[in-house]
Amino acid sequence: MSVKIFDTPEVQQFLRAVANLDGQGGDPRTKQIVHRLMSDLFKAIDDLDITPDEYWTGIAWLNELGTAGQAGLISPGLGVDHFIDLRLDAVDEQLGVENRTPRTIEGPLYVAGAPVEHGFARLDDGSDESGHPLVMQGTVYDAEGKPAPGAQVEVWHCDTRGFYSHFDPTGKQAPFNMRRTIIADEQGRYRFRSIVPSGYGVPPGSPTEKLLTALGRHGQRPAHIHFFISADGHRKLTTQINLAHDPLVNDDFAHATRDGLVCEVVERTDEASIKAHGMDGPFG
Ligand code: MBD
Ligand code: FE
Repeated sequence: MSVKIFDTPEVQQFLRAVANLDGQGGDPRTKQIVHRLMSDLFKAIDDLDITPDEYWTGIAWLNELGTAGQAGLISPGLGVDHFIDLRLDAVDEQLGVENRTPRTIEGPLYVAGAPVEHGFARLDDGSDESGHPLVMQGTVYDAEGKPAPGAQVEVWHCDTRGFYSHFDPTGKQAPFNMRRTIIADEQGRYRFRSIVPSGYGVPPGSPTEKLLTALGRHGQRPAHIHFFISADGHRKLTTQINLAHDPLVNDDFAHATRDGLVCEVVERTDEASIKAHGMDGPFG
């Protein structure tokens, strides 16, 4: 059976009352947003004839999601994080701001307070025995294209099982493993040694995975490394690199892969090359 009551004055007035639009007190912006979101929900229930059983199934899922602390995990899965990036890109375009390195989503697994190092850092503590050594270096440039000495490079990534420190279900990683803040040198350069990370998968059996499965989707991310880049007087860049060798590099459940952020890992096996590129020290 299908009934349509959304557009009736009674329902419209009821929605205004729900958000206290015509009453005193509260925060005007919160009232405006809640009024709009509840209106959109009521309209969806009406349009799609969402049944009570379907609605209460959704509520039970939300409770499960909250208990698991996964609101921040399903959010990129449903594309909201990437949509917000597209809106920020559109603002930049309107202002004529060009981004040499594209932004992409933060994700839910950053932890503040990582150890701070100058110029060079080793990110991994050596405990991941299947870890393949990785060296990355670069220069932070400002909006004018000039190197940015003293810029802050926050970097974090997961291990070869796809687990991040502080979120490791096996409890096997030390705090801040594979998380560092590197202060760029006088020429804006940073350099780190770590291991090549694996891709990430949402926890098996989790509410996030259940919804993705119901959509016929997977919950996998390609191997990637996260960055926050910041410097005095400049806005912060949130980005990632996605590793080109991962078969899922263009099939990311979190929709974070972007043109300009896909990087090739180059294998170096000869001693001379390893020596020339260095493993454990700053530039030089
Ligand atoms: C991650 O590692 C991640 O980067 C994102 C965006 C979502 C889930 C896990
Ligand atoms: Fe990640």
